[in-house]
Amino acid sequence: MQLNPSFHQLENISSKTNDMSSSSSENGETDIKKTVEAKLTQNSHTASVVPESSSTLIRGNLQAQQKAEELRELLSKYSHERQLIILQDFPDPDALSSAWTYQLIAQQYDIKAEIIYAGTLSHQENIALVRLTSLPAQRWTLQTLKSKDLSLYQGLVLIDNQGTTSQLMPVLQQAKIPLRVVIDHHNLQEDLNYEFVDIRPSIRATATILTQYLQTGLLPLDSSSSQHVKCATALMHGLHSDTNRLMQAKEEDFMAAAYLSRFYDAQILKAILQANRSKRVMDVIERSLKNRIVQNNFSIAGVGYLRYDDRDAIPQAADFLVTEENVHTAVVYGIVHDEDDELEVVIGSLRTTKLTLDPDEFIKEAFGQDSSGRFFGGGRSSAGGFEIPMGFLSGSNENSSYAKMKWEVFDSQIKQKLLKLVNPKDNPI
Ligand SMILES: [Mn+2]
Repeated sequence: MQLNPSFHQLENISSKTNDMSSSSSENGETDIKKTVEAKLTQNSHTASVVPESSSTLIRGNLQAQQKAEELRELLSKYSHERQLIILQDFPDPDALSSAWTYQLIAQQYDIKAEIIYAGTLSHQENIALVRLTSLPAQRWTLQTLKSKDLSLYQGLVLIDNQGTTSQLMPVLQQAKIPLRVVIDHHNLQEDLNYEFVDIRPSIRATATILTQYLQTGLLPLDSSSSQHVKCATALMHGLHSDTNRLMQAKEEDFMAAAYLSRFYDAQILKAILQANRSKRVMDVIERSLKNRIVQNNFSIAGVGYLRYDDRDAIPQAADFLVTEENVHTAVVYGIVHDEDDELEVVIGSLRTTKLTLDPDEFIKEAFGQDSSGRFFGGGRSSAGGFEIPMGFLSGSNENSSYAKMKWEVFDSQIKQKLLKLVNPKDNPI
């Protein structure tokens, strides 16, 4: 997100965001690398002649080519089927645009793929993106899922996530719908049983991966098709937002952006980026400013209770706090309340401009794991998030002194955990 630093949501919260790469291995990547490297060495002439930077590029292209080819085979094999593309509960522009691209690619094989997410689109930019491009994503809650005939669907697709950040995933897996495709740029999270996988943590946005597929000809973009133009615009937005306005983009992301620049609509993109913050988001930012404590270049702020629909105000507040002079890292958290389910969750976001601070490590170190060994959060470069369910302590906030006490307990506990890491005497970062 983030074409504007304050806009991000990249992480969309932690767990939710997908930024929680729990087990981190790059096995998948390494294997592919090996294959590609083997290919390059077979042709040792090429490998030895190309200078290092272009050889990286060739390697990247080769991998994209190979993956696009594999995907083409898979789509042909399953043509005519109906699939569900599952996004993280709070999808960000990278996820939304990538899913749409997959949907358009799959359409050519007569595959009808529906894009679904369980949470909300709570960031004003996401809402603007979906409205302005008519992006076909649907909100399916667990309730919706119950009303659906799941036997109509023959395949699942995970895009910009690996299933750990969607409430829908366990139910869909129980329904035994096979996982066909996983396309993501977060570290490998858990063992999944899929037919096609393209997980490349070295790439900064899933939108880059999908754009590469387009470039290989999986779907030739046509600038006279308004749908293609809108999709390219969405991809450009996704790419910008996951790379902090291209500031963290790598070579492959730039190449993808260069390609999209031929098709996207700059006016629509501008309109998306100018979406205004709601008053409630402004209020949360104000609270974060008022409550922040700055210690050792970390700015930490608890913002109290907020509604589920406003949860994205938290990453936006973190984006804002990190812009303060002498602050390199901001952490903002609050208790998010889902009125329908009487559920409460502590949700937090981290933003950092410190190159040596790994948000994933920091959050895992600060908050640890739950009883089943799952981390409360994680991150990727420059952003991270966490989500701590309040379980039995959820609800009963009609009693305001109880609500206040509950907040104070969580607030101090989170601060203690963060400050332990922030204090370099105990634990140098
Ligand atoms: Mn992403």
